[in-house]
Amino acid sequence: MRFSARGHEVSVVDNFARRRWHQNNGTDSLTPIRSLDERIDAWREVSGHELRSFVGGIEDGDFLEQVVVDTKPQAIIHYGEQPSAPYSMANREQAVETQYTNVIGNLNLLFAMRDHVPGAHLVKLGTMGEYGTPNIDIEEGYIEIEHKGRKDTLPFPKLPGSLYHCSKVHDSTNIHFACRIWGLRATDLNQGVVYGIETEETAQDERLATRFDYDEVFGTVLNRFCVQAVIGRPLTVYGTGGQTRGFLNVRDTINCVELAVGSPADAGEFRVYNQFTEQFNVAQLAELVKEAAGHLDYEVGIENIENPRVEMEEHYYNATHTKLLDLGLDPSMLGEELVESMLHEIERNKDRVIAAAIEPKTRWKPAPTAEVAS
Ligand code: USQ
Repeated sequence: MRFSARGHEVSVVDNFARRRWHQNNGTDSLTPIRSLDERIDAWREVSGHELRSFVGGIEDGDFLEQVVVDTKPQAIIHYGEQPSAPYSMANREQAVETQYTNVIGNLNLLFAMRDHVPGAHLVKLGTMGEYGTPNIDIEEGYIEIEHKGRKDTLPFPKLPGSLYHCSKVHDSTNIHFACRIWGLRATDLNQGVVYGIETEETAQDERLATRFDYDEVFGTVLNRFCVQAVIGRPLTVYGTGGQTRGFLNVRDTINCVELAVGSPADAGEFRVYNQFTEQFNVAQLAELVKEAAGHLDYEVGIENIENPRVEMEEHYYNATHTKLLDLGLDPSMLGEELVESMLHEIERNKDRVIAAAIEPKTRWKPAPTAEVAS
């Protein structure tokens, strides 16, 4: 919608996978999501612009190639992946599905670009979670290393924290390869944890709403805490809550993509941007939500529950994120006012909350079973 609003010709590819995954889990977005056709009709009414749609999965290389041939894009924004760490850790089938969907879909796209639009700019949604939580500062994609008297600038080491995050690392390796060998141009947007409900475009009409997940599989931490506050459930802090991550408002995600597309990478260049605006730990977010909700007369408890994930709870974290600011990003900062506005938005759809979807059930490691005496 952002690019269409700017007068670009836009096509969208969707296989409705997230709708299916939610249906299988008995969960749903808090905001009602209209069908793709209804949303395209609403966008035409609101903006006067046309969007073209292609329904299919990018794991189907022939389908994707045909889309690229039909549309001959100048820029491709690749958001078409399984995005949840817990989903990928639940069982073998979901881990394989995640890596197949993500790695093969991305590889199909790289071949379609090589063969039909080698000059197009790929803007790929990566993740800050590719780096994990190393005990050194995180750079934007690359690090200059001096080793045994020699120097080189190399991809920053990766320590992904789930099989989903591993799939993103594999994607980055494949895209970097395609840039080096075939001369493609790409930007990997290593995005932090997103919060928020609306973008400039979705706010124009409720039929344009984007999804807002709060379940244990697809919901991100701040969105989950806000829903929990509104329904009166204590906030689910995993472990001590010392886990620190980079965060950004969903409005800024769109601004970042627009900035990245507006100044394309060079041919052969694999550019990496760390796409987040502020760092917080989970305990700080819980306190912030408790405070903001208090202003609206919600009494909010904070519960430190056993961490279902295997991750560091107290660690060093300092990630560079200057490249998007250099391009002109003017970030919206997180504060009590913003959280209050999220709480008000959530109240509008409070009746849709599926409380059973909130409890974390997915463990990174199976629970230890009692030893069987021989
Ligand atoms: N957490 C809680 N309580 C909750 C939910 C999460 O304490 O109820 C903690 C988690 O243990 C973790 C942190 O909050 O330490 C972030 O978890 P999350 O579920 O909000 O985010 P994550 O699993 O890291 O994944 C999300 C998106 C993913 C994106 C990633 C960016 O789902 O698509 O790649 O954020 S990043 O975290 O930088 O890797």
